[in-house]
Amino acid sequence: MKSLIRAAAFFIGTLAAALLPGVAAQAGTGQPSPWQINLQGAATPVMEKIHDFNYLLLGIITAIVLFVLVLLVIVVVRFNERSNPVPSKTSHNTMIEVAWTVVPVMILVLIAIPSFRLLHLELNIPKPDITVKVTGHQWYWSYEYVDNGGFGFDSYLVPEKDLKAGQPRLLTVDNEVVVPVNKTIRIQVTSADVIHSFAVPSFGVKIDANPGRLNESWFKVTREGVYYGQCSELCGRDHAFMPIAVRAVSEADFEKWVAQAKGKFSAAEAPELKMADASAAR
Ligand SMILES: [Cu+2]
Repeated sequence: MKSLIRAAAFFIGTLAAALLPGVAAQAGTGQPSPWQINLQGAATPVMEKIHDFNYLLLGIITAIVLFVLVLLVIVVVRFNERSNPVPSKTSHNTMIEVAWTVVPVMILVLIAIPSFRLLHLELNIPKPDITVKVTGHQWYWSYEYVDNGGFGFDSYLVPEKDLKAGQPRLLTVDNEVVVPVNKTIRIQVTSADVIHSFAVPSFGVKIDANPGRLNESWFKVTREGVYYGQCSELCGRDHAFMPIAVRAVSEADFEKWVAQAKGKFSAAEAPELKMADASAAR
């Protein structure tokens, strides 16, 4: 019974999300929210476009489903054995055959145009203001600010028992990535061991972290706040426990944070340098 109610709630929720994109979009920006069924809210221009594309597809899918449903109902009502005892022997109809080939092609073209436009927006990185190098490890992330003095730090999950009020479980980290709002941030993503994936839903960013390769992506956060993400590539035992937390602040606050961070995370703490030290000591 309970699962039936849940299924009904899910159905009604999905319908509401399809019909009321504005309302649904407000739920859970930066982190998931209870009973959320829609995408997380958008905090970057790319994610806004992903939302638009999602609603376009939802509209097309809904129209197709309703159209097929209407056809099925017509068949059931008008062509059952009782109301249509002598069925027609028609086997070909050129008009219909052309239509059911051409119409789907037109629908696919209608989907392809905004889809390629969105891919182009995601993959063509505008001139970056700041570059942050992101390295995935089993099982934490480390970050280097190559344009701001080259300092770097590791970012670990904060265990549940150490959480302060208001900090989300399994998403809070000890050292957040801090970025200024309305600036183009380029991320260069790699891994020190296995394949991880750097993903922040509200930014519309999901990019694999491969050992020995440097992948690039970008985001421009339009609103201040904390945005959470998780590793999105099964990477081993603690895959679920290497969250990502990005704090977007004003430019003045970012400068203050950089000044502080330079002292706190001395160059010797940068992961690469630590590794170099370790190999020199061997
Ligand atoms: Cu991972």
